[in-house]
Amino acid sequence: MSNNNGAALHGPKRMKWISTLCVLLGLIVVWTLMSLPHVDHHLDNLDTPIATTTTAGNTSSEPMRACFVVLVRNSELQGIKNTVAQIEARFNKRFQYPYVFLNDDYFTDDFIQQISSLTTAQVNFGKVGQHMWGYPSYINQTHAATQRAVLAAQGIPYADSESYRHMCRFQSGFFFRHPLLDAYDYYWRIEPDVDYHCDIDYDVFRYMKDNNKKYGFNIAFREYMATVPSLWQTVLDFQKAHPEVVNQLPQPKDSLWNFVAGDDGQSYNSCHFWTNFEIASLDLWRSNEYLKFFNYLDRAGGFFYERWGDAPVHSIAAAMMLKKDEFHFFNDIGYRHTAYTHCPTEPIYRDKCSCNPNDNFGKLIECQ
Ligand SMILES: Nc1nc2c(ncn2[C@@H]2O[C@H](COP(=O)(O)OP(=O)(O)O)[C@@H](O)[C@H]2O)c(=O)[nH]1
Ligand SMILES: [Mg+2]
Repeated sequence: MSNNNGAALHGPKRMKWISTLCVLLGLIVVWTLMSLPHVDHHLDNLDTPIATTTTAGNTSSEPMRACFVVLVRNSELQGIKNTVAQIEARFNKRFQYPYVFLNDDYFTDDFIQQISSLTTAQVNFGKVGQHMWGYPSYINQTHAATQRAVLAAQGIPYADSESYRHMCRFQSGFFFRHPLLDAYDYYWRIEPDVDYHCDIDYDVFRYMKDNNKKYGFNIAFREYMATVPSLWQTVLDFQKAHPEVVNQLPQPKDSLWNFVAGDDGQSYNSCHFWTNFEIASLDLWRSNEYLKFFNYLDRAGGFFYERWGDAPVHSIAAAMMLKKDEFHFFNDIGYRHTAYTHCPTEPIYRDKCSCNPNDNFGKLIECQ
């Protein structure tokens, strides 16, 4: 039974009414989008397609001085075996890049034997010395303990952990100076218990070199600001104290400064690259500019009195010191760390990747 009351519209009249409604809705959508605050997409166009760049005829042929770098504990053997097995299957069985395993303790024979059996590439195991993993003389350890308790009361992850702070300081200022890394120019940082979802059939290190890339990432995220309350002011103080460094830096419009700067540079907007995945140039961190920067931060004490992470430290430094086109977004390297996955969403990756594109966290959720 049809409901033919007088208000109903039929035939052409009804079509006209519907199309008027559609136009009106369209106008409202366009007006709403235009009135949204303008968002700068700082990280756009950083995933230069690999094929167009590596077939351009500028591929170098000399051997690459590059390695995987792995800071890990003996207790994480199972987790790091899982990661290395995936790295081998997805990438390194073709390229045979060496591994450098570092630890603040001696690796056990069992650890060395089980890891070595996973690869035919060279594997080096090293211990991190006291000066790279310990309290510098200028740190007041009583004050550090008090500050840890303050942060713990706020429920911040790793708030009361001393080892986490040593780890973050080591990753910020020392890993690239460990003697086992002297033989290399580029590194790929890997961690236990992560997943690598995609086949990578080109040499990522050669890509970095041939395209003058210095820093590669695939997830960008926000930091807990309670862990870095005075970091930004310390960065600004460093800039004031070291004009000879600032004079060398690219202009903010040519760098990724605005990826990390908030309030016209007055504050940190909390964006950073997740450093648990990093493919980068060791020279970036070995440069005089970065070493001065790290030493200044280290003296300020925030690695211990707060809980400065290597991710905001690396990200702010790279954003300040590199040109935008020296960054590379490794869109094609599907990756999971904890609950967050980067999974390339373009159909061309479906045959290469086992991850579900619907799980993609996206580099751009909040930090563009
Ligand atoms: N040798 C050693 N490695 C550590 C220590 N703490 C963390 N790591 C390593 O440092 C990396 C980052 O630590 P993780 O616990 O994953 O921190 P998260 O990713 O920030 O949650 C991982 O590769 C860990 O295996 C430590 O006390 N000793
Ligand atoms: Mg981790």
